[in-house]
Amino acid sequence: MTFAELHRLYHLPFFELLDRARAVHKENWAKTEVQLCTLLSIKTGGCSEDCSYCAQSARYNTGVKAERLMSTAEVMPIARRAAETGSTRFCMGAAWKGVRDGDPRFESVLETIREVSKLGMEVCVTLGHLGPDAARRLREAGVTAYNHNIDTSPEHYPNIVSTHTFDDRLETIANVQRAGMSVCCGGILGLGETVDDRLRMLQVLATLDPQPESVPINSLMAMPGTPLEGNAQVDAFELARIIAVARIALPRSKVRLSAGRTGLSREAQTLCFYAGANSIFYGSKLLTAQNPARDSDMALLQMLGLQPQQPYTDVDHPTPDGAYTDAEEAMCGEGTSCGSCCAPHDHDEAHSHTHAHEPAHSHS
Ligand code: SAM
Ligand code: DTB
Ligand code: SF4
Repeated sequence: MTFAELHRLYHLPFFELLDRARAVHKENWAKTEVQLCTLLSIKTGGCSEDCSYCAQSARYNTGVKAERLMSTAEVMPIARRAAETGSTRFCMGAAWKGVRDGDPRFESVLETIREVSKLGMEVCVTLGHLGPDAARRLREAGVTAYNHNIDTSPEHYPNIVSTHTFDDRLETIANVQRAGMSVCCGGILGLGETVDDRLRMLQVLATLDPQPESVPINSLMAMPGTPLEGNAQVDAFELARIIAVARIALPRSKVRLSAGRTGLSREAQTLCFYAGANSIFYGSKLLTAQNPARDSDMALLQMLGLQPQQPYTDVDHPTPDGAYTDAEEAMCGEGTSCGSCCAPHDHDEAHSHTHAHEPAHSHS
């Protein structure tokens, strides 16, 4: 989509924009399902980068202390509990600039991924900058998606971070795609950007080829001690508009209503689900910040008649050259899919299919 098209959509009368987003959502997502993702900070604080929103940067006095990397044995009980309480995705985050092949800590992360990937959840990691070899090794260890956000427009990015560039972010995303992992890529609202910056961010996301498998939309949680501590809370209607435009521009991406839900009423979150959000972080802690309690999320979903997405493990990936193969699409069959290689299927109906890059599998 061109910037002008995104701009026109965003500025439609509110209900017309919602109607359009809802129609796209219904066309592409068979059920009223919301994916539940558990987030775990496996290496907290002490980060060398200066992202001005982040409580984990070593450059700011935020009260977050630097911790060592969690071991596999420490992570596993938390991952098991996530699977038991209904999460279908387990996301592990590390506060460091990026991954260096040969670093013993990377070997430890790979071991953790191998173990977590046996639990039947999608496995997502966010470890900062990634080269081609490290990307390949993550894929081999069982990572299904790599989270690396562009966060804002290319134009606004240098106002937010100086220790790496927007192009560095795109380079990592390209390495992730070439290695055959799905890309989880989104951004943050509330960084002092304009509406046009937000739309430029969506334009860049929609231009990624293939489009990201999931798109986290974070609202800034203004962390004390960071340069952005005084920024205002994002307006719920502006958030809903961005989610609606994201749903239209990225019809087959999971749009994750991410950080900042503690600052949103139940009604505002409902508006975001209606506008096209179909994934949340589940559990009372994000990386360092608070998230709604599991019980209150479950009560809200139940009240709305939304079902948590059923567990399934056969996550599709782009092929290393970035395109999906005909074989993948043919095997998915009409009316069913995995949310990545074709339109999402109804997970109540068991089906199986074969992918060029992996053995036959089934999900139910
Ligand atoms: N270090 C890795 C990186 O920067 O890619 C991964 C962790 S980083 C904390 C993951 C994402 O969380 C950021 O890209 C940003 O979108 C989001 N985030 C971090 N701090 C936030 C905050 N205070 N409010 C909202 N979103 C935040
Ligand atoms: C994403 O886009 N949001 C998550 C996840 N990816 C790693 C992180 C949110 C962090 C919120 C602030 C904190 O907990 O410090
Ligand atoms: Fe470090 Fe990631 Fe926080 Fe930036 S967002 S300071 S890279 S942990």
